[in-house]
Formats: sequence, C-alpha cells, structure tokens
Amino acid sequence: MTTLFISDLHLDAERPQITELFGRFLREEARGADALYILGDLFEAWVGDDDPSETGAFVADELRAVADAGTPVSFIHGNRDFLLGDSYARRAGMAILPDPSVILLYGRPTLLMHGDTLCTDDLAYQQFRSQTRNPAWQAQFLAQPLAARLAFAQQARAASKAHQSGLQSQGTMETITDVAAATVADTFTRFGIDTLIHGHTHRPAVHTIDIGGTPRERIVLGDWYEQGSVLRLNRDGHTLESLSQGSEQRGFCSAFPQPRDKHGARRSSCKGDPKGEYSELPRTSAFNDLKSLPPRSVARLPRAGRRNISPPFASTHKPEPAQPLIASPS
Ligand SMILES: [Mn+2]
Repeated sequence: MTTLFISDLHLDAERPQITELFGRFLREEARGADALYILGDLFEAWVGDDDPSETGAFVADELRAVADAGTPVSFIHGNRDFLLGDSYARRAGMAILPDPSVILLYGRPTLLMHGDTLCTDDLAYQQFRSQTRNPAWQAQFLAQPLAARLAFAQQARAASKAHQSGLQSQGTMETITDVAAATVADTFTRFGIDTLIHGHTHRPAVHTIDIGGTPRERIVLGDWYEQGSVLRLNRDGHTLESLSQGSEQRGFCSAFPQPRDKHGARRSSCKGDPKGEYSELPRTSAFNDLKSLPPRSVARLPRAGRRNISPPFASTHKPEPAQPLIASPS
C-alpha cells in the first residue's frame, strides 16, 4: 500500500487536459491508496468557495469519490488557493491541514508544507503573503462581489508575473524563487524531523542534506503544468515520477483531445518525457526499516507535536516549465 503526494496542479479552465489527467489519476490510482496528500496550489486561483467554476465542481466530485472509496484526502493551502475554505473541503471530502503539519508516515514523523515559507529571500512575496493570510484581510476580501474578487485574482497574477520578470532581468530569479538553504536547515532542526515534503518551487527532486551529522531528506514535488508529478511512498521507499498526459501506462491515457501543434498534429506526449512514459527515480532506503504502523494509521501528530513557523515566510511562486526528475545529491 502506498501514500501519494501531489502539489502545484494549478487546475483551471484553460488547461482542461490537466484536469482530465488529474481525474484519471484519482480514479485509477488514488482510490486504493493509503492516503492522498495535496500540498497546495491544487487550483491556479481560488477567490472563494462560492465561485461556481466547472473545474472546481469536477474536482470536488472526483475527490469526494476517492474519500468515499476509503482513501483519506488531505489538503494544505498553497499561495494560489489559500482562500479555499471549509465549505469546499467538505464538499470534496478532504481535510485541511495547517501549513506546516507533521504527520506520522509508516512510523516516521514527516513534515509537510506547501513550500513558500521556505523561500525567505523573496521579500516582496513575503510581504504579500503576510497581508493576504491575515484573517481580517480575508474576511474583507471574501465580502466583496465575486466579479471583484475574480478581477483582483487576475491583477495579482499579472503583478506576480511582472515581479518575476523583474527578478529574471536582474538575474536573481533562480535563487530568490528557490528555498533558502538556511531556512531549510532551520526547519529541519526546529521540527526535529528527518523528512520534509513540499512543493511550490516546481523543482522536483530528492535532496539529501547533512544537518548536525544526520542525513535529512527534502523531497520536492513537481508541478502539473505540462505533465503530472506524484510522489509514491510506502514502507520500502519512495519514487518521484512524472505522469504524462498521453501516457497509456498505468491507464493514464487521457480521453481529452490534446492540443494541436502548428502543423495540426495532436501532441502525443509532453516535454521531458518524449516516449510518454514515466521517468523513475531510484528508490531510497530511507523508509526501509519502518514497519511499525498498519496502513490506515497515517495520522497527524497531536497539536503539541506541531509548531508553526513564525513569522510567515514567503516566496514568489515560479510557474516555470516542468523539469526533468533527477535526484540531486544536495
Ligand atoms: Mn505555490
């Protein structure tokens, strides 16, 4: 049995093929898993649970079916969908976890976050995050008419793009939009955990870091802009893999027509995975010796076991193309 982790799907009406891929992933793999964790940015934007978007309705139905089939679904807010509320979560049958949360994963305490709080070098985003995570700001925002909220979301996306092209032209995009090494080290130490799983940076990789003489593992999930990305973890180890839109492996062939290229041909696979196959990382032995818990015991630690990072750190979301999944030594 396996626990699944995904993040940064950025679902919206503009990329229906990714929504379709996600639906198939839920129907064909998530049902039957021990648990599914969605670590933020499930949606490209979220302006309130009252937004009657078709994508939101479809995703709620598909997630609900996974939960009803017996697989617990948990969600951590991302920087795009931090306004996703209890009403939608109930409809989708998923639990909202605080960011960060420590879960007990096959006996091993594991820290889950979206990841934007690790990117502390991006001060402009940090400021935006502090403002928009304020309950008073959120209440005031959600009280506005839906049209005004949608307009704000569009402005925020434009501002984010402008911010990023500013960083790009300064040549600081790569460093500022990635995690800050000192913050990562501090996080491992403060939580006393050996394993951290997060998304947000769209730089899928498994990093091993030595902190205080102990090897720690930071697993970064990939985005779903052009393909899917899933971390599968069980007692024996884990794999971080891409899911192709056009892949027929494991039944993920999309029924949704792929976009045509300029010659009128349907795209049959996606970037970084030209054969439409999964790329697979070698398994690690990090979880090999963990046999203490039955499959259904994936659970949050008591509240006392969790700590919040304060102040709310932040970073710019980086909508870069999917990168090849290569294990990184550091
Ligand atoms: Mn993000």
